[in-house]
Amino acid sequence: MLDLLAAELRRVRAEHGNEAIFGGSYGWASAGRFHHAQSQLHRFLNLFGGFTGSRNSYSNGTSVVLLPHVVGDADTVLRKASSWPTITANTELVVAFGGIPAKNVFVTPGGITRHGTPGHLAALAERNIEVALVSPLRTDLPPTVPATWYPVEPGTDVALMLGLAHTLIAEGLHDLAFLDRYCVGFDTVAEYLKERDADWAAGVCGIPADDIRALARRMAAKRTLVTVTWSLQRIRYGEQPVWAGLLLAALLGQIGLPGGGFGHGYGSMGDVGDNGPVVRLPHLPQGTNPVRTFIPVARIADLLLNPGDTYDYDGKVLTYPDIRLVYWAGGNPFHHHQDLARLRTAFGRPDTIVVHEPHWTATARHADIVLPATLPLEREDFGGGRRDTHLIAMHRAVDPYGEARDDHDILAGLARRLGFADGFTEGRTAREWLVHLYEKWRTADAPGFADFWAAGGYQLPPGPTDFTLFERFRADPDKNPLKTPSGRIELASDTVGGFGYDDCPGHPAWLEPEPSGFPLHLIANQPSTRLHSQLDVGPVSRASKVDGREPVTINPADAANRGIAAGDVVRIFNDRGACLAGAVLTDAIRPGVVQLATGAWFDPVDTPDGVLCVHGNPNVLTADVPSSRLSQGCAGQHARVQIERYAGTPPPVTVTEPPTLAPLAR
Ligand SMILES: Nc1nc2c(c(=O)[nH]1)N[C@H]1C(S)=C(S)[C@@H](COP(=O)(O)OP(=O)(O)OC[C@H]3O[C@@H](n4cnc5c(=O)[nH]c(N)nc54)[C@H](O)[C@@H]3O)O[C@H]1N2
Ligand SMILES: Nc1nc2c(c(=O)[nH]1)N[C@H]1C(S)=C(S)[C@@H](COP(=O)(O)OP(=O)(O)OC[C@H]3O[C@@H](n4cnc5c(=O)[nH]c(N)nc54)[C@H](O)[C@@H]3O)O[C@H]1N2
Ligand SMILES: [Mo]
Repeated sequence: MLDLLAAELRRVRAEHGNEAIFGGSYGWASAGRFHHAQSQLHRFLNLFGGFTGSRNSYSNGTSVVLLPHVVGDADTVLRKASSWPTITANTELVVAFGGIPAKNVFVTPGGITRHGTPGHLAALAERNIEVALVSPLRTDLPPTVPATWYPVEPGTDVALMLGLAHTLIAEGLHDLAFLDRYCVGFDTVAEYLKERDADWAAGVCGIPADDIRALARRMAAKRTLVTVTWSLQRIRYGEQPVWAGLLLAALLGQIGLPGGGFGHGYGSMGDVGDNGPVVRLPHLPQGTNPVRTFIPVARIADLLLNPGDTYDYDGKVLTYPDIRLVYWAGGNPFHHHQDLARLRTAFGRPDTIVVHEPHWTATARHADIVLPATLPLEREDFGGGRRDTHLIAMHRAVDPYGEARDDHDILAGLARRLGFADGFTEGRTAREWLVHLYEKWRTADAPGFADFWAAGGYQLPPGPTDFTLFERFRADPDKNPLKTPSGRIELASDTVGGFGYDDCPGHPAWLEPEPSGFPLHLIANQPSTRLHSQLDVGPVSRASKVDGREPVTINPADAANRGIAAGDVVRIFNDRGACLAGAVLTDAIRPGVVQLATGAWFDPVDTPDGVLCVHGNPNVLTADVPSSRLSQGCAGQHARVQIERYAGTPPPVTVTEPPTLAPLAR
């Protein structure tokens, strides 16, 4: 098999060049840092002469493009925000757009040793810190945290934020001195806000105008943290809720004060608000990619379908290269991408699709060559996340199953056939790599490798707890300017405005949703019983299913209108496709909204009406459209749908079955 693949890699390179290989390979794969599948693959492809890659993430790909224009540095806002201890000690009111969903905080890239957020959420309750939960779902904050629930209509947070901002200005509650010294563009937004009062906002977002005014007054009277989950930017026009949230915090004048200002991603990831050390853990060097072509990560189907087409990205015009070979290790695009019927067509276009997978996922099923990969428990590695408390020695727990090999071994075997084995392995075994990377990384205080390995881990020293970027900026904006053109917070940006994008104007704005013929809002959020699609066939995820299908949450009023009872199999559909799911009825969701988590393995059946996923993957329903021409980010969090009771016997879920193919000779 590796001989065949080596020959195909050579052919594609000779006939079409390295640019024709797509190796972006987005995905979360494993906690371990050495066996991190993308790092291994990128190192391999770099040594092979390079590849077309991808930039940014599905997680916050919209914010990372917008924030540099607004505050100069996305990473500081996203990764080094106010620590939880600072918040619980100082904040009096948290206005949480998207809530602080406890289900999400057990996850961090690389793993997380101690799960701090549940304790910090408990501290919010203990200290009687007021929380305004702005979300269509009551469950986006644990019931133990007392909160006022503002069940906003999905996708309308910007209107609510503008209504709050209008109230602050109309009642003279905004901090003019702060706006003057630390911000540019206030006049532009003040002019725009004139027409957007609380009554206007109420008509858009479904929160009563009196409640909006009262909340604005409380925000001005207290030490207030405005926080926006990453989900809010994973939608069409997703820049706007982030920019408008920052605007709101700027009007309050508390940016850079302990526990005040703006936060982004509390409750989106376990490490947001952590105060571990800001150090890079040991990692495999990837080398450099001589090929310059890339896509913003969520443009994968456009890339494969439309070679030669041009598109906008952050003020530039880019061209899609002609991809002939796709190499994926450690991700599941048939989980993560939108409009899966379209993705299927797109995956049909390249000559060859190669996938490394431990599981027989939909992505593996769409590949020409599938190489069975080990799971983290079947190998040795380092574990640890950003700002984590420990570097963990991940010991092998079980031997590899069947013919599974480490991604590293598979790629080393390929490199040997292609003549660069020494470059790839540097003559080291996997264990020797661990020793080498650890010894290169460790400082004088850390034990040698043998002691580290025997102890099972190493406790890292704690890091700073403050929001250093904004605190320093606040202390002296002339000496510590932001990395924006003005050196200030850009409430309006000439740069963004100058791009002339109709879907991302030069200041935060309410953009009308595109019309839809489908009555219900679907929220396709992160699942509480797994990480994305991983181990969906395992017992924890399966225990959450209804009749073997992904649960869909419906308000009892919407269910009654449609003759749907709890436990029914329902068909959720729109003009892109349909899926089956099991009905769960609850008052904890705003009427008119249904929620179906991501991650049920795609189990398609072709019907006269198009593709039907019998298992409940919401990405048959989501649109493959970007957040905007600025960032080209993923907009998969929302879709418009209709729901009906499934009449008749639903087709069985078969995606959980292993492959029945005869194994090929290696
Ligand atoms: N509709 C909608 N879609 C979304 C989102 C949404 O909000 N709504 N959220 C998006 C977000 S934020 C993200 S991050 C993406 C996540 O999308 P992905 O990261 O692609 O999803 P995972 O299921 O984590 O995929 C990881 C795959 O790697 C495999 N794997 C595990 N360990 C190894 C290994 O060691 N080697 C190899 N080769 N493979 C391994 C797993 O079996 C799994 O199939 O989904 C996005 N999709
Ligand atoms: N258990 C678990 N935890 C995870 C993950 C996982 O797969 N499983 N994935 C991890 C990853 S890779 C990421 S990027 C993060 C993602 O972090 P987020 O993107 O923040 O997480 P989501 O659960 O998708 O969305 C959070 C909440 O936002 C609310 N919401 C959706 N639309 C709107 C809206 O229009 N307005 C308002 N106000 N609220 C809205 C939803 O009710 C939803 O529960 O989660 C991480 N944590
Ligand atoms: Mo993500």
